[in-house]
Amino acid sequence: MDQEKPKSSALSEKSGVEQPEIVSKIAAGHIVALRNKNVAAADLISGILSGNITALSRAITLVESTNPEHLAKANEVINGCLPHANQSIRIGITGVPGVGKSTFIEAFGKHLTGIGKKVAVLAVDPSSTISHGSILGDKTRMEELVKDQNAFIRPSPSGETLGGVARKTRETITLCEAFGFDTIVIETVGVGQSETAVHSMVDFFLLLKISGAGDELQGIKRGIMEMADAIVINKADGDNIKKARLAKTEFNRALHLFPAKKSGWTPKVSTCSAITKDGIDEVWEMISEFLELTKSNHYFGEKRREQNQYWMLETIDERLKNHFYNDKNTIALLEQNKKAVQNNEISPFAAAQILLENYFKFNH
Ligand SMILES: Nc1nc2c(ncn2[C@@H]2O[C@H](COP(=O)(O)OP(=O)(O)O)[C@@H](O)[C@H]2O)c(=O)[nH]1
Ligand SMILES: [Mg+2]
Repeated sequence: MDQEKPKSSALSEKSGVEQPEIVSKIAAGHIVALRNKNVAAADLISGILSGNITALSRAITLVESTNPEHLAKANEVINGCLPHANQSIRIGITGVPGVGKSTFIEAFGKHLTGIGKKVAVLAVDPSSTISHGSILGDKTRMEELVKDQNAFIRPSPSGETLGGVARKTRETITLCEAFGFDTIVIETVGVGQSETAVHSMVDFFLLLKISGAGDELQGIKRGIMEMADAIVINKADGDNIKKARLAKTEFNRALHLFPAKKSGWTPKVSTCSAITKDGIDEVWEMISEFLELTKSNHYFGEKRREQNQYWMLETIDERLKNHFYNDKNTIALLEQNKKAVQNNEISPFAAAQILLENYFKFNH
């Protein structure tokens, strides 16, 4: 004990027991090894499998990297994790900005860790590149979850295209599952095509809504209603409770007009408050019911296999596009043809033909 010289630094609250030399050396060695940029794929894999959160974060950063040199190593890590992945439930959450997704995930996530789940929260937000990681700001809405030992929150990867952002999140799911997270929650913004991408990587898709002025179905995209396994009306607290119940009736009626789902599941509508936590446990009960049904009728596994095919094709699409647009023999010619098309000097099809022929000439 260090009784003679009490420490006064704000960083140490009380004098403690000195670290035994041997322990700190081993720990330091681990940290140095992980900080080393060239940490081998095998080390990342074993780190992830043994529950080392630094290894997980580092592997995710590798997957998110746009440096083509990192690609092979990222693939090696994913392949190594794959046999240990898949044992999870993946839940997608969408809804327009302000509906309360982040607050809901905080309450829902805490409920899940409270019943012994290990929860990873990921995000697909293609706009976060522009707004400099808006989801990072959301961490302040997830104050409790951020501190939770059994939760892991990762903001949306940045990338130029939705395809890139989505693929990276899909790969991150594998890493998180191999680490031991059994519940993966994916938040996405309710705009653009991001819902389709997220729908293609989750087992259960939840649409978060708030009650409006009685015209609940206005402005809601039909495609999203069709994708939803549940509509949860949030902010059912205070003066809003009555309106939320009315909205529930209206959504229930609307959902009955849609054709039956391949899963055999009838989408459900419920109300909750992410602030008072009312109805949060019911959301999990509903998801459990869905799992029971779709595992017994084998839809669960079938959908995951279909989704894997989808991601194979998506990845090919994305890589081919990247390869084309970053091809050094293409870039200048592309600019030239863009101008020519704009000036009506050449048809768009003829220009595309020239560019593709040139590309194939250099890449076969
Ligand atoms: N009254 C009430 N406010 C809520 C509830 N959930 C979220 N909010 C508030 O709604 C605002 C937007 O929430 P946020 O989680 O950031 O929404 P997101 O943009 O969908 O992620 C915040 O001011 C929250 O405090 C709720 O259940 N009840
Ligand atoms: Mg949010």
